[in-house]
Amino acid sequence: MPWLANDTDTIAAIATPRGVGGIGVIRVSGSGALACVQAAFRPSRRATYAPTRSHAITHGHLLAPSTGAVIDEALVSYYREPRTYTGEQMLEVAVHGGPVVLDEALAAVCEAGARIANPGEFTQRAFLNGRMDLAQAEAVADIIHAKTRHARRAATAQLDGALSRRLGSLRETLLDLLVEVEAHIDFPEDDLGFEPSEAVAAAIGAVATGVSELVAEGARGRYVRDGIDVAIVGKPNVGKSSLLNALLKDDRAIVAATPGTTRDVVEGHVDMCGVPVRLADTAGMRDTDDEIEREGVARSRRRAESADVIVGVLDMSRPVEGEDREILALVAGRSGILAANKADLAPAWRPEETMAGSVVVVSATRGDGLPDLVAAIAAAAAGPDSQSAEPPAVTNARHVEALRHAEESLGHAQRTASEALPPELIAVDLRGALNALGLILGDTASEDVLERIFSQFCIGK
Ligand SMILES: Nc1nc2c(ncn2[C@@H]2O[C@H](COP(=O)(O)OP(=O)(O)OP(=O)(O)O)[C@@H](O)[C@H]2O)c(=O)[nH]1
Ligand SMILES: [Mg+2]
Repeated sequence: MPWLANDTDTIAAIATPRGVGGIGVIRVSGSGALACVQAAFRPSRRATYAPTRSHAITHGHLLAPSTGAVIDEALVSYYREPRTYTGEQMLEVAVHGGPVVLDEALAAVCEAGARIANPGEFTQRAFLNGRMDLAQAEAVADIIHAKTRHARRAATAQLDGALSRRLGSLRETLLDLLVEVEAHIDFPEDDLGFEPSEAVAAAIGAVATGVSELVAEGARGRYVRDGIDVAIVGKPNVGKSSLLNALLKDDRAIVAATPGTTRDVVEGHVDMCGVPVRLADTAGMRDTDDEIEREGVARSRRRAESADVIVGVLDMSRPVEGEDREILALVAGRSGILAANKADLAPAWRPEETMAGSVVVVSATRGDGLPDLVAAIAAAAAGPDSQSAEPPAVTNARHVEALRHAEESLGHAQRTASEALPPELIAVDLRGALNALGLILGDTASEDVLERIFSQFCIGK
């Protein structure tokens, strides 16, 4: 992994999306960044480009260094190290936003000595130069990839250091505890007042509580960041496809009065109270001799099994019968949601009669009850506080895993301390917990972990 080596190359990349736009930006970072841009840039008002102030913008033209041919008009921003994104000398060259002009602009800067950056290399340098910790670096990618406003808010808070501060204070308490415990290992004959018992166990317990709170937030956060799979299931003709279309506000699935219309899984994406949802309409479940429909029903069952939340649909205008009971059992077994559809027609039964926990009365064609259904889905996915104002501090599965390790080590340490076992044993677990927290912030993360994280970033970030 050559790029994780502490290299001092000057790197450059197109930082704006490929395609056409008002402007496009080339980013350059490294000790030779200014020299590379100087070789390709002719300012309008001076003979040479020699910025004296940081964060200043200069107008001019970008040229191909070898031929002197003008590529485009350009605005160049200069950022003096170390107060830059990467912590290194940085420049940004803004030209018109077309793929050809951007390729030529990048080639000009590279001709002058820069090399093309790897994905995430700017952020990786920011991390290696101490401009941000690993959790903050990951938040940068999360902001870019956020699927909903709620996810974006969670990522912005993480970049701002909300998670890092909480982890930092837990870590500080742990370090103090470790020093106390280790002092007793080193000088057992001294009476340092160490009580490897209740007091230490309680102090460890307090940290464990803080970690557990973060783990709990992570359960909600996974949904905020990655979203959930929701399957709409029911017998034929109850209005599943109509419901999908109504929730997506799009004419996605074919709707027809003929039972057995939908044969395959039809999907769409929608934001439900800040939770990104992948919604799947499925073939109506029934016994059938039709080979294609049978395969459709098998797919429906598989999708229902793998979904995070299932929405069972019943037709309120018709008596509950045969396959409806199977759907009711499925919903009850998975704590799913029951949608009693066609509420605009004369009802054949009342919602209370289904004995299902979460029943929402809806009309897919008229739109009645849809906001309630959306709220019920979001709540089923992310718990009752899914719509709380505060975004969860933890949204990343990697962070949750590390927090779980920390939680486990602290549980051990707490037991060891309360049983008055040797302090060496407590220290081992305290170090384990510290190591796990360090994985999130990046100081104990191995090179291959770092490489994996940064390689998932886009080029130019
Ligand atoms: N009155 C009324 N009719 C509805 C409602 N929802 C769906 N329908 C009608 O019910 C029929 C079946 O609707 P679909 O959405 O195709 O039902 P489905 O469950 O997807 O059916 P399959 O794909 O065959 O399993 C169509 O004629 C719809 O117009 C509703 O809320 N009220
Ligand atoms: Mg259908």
